[in-house]
Amino acid sequence: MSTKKAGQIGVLLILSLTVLGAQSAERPDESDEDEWEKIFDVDEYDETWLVGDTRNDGRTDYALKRDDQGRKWFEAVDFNGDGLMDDFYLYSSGTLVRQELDTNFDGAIDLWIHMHDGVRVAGYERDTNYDGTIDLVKEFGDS
Ligand SMILES: [Ca+2]
Ligand SMILES: [Ca+2]
Repeated sequence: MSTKKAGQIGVLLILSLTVLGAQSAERPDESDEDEWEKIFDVDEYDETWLVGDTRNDGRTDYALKRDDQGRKWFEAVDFNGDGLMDDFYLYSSGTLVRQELDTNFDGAIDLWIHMHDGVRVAGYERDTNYDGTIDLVKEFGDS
């Protein structure tokens, strides 16, 4: 494929993404945890996401959604490349507020990390035996 042809396809893709983006304009102004879409199956990410294939194996392993200001909003990573996202990031106004991880890759979140100021870990919750119930809570002081 020539570079020119690839460029044309790229433009067409951007145009179609723009149209689809305009159709799904219903977005809250601020990140709302209830609205946090955690999609595990990498094949279920639609055109509202920017997806990447960092392993170059033809399969999505990274997805990013930006808010209407262009800031990071949701981010997901398939860390072990098994086709299920296992590392989720939630941002508010471009600042990381929470990270949720599936540390044993069974398709269920078992570690919730709460951030303070986007940099410091404010605390975390764990489901250490992977039964779906949080059994370890750690909160760090604000000092
Ligand atoms: Ca995975
Ligand atoms: Ca898990």
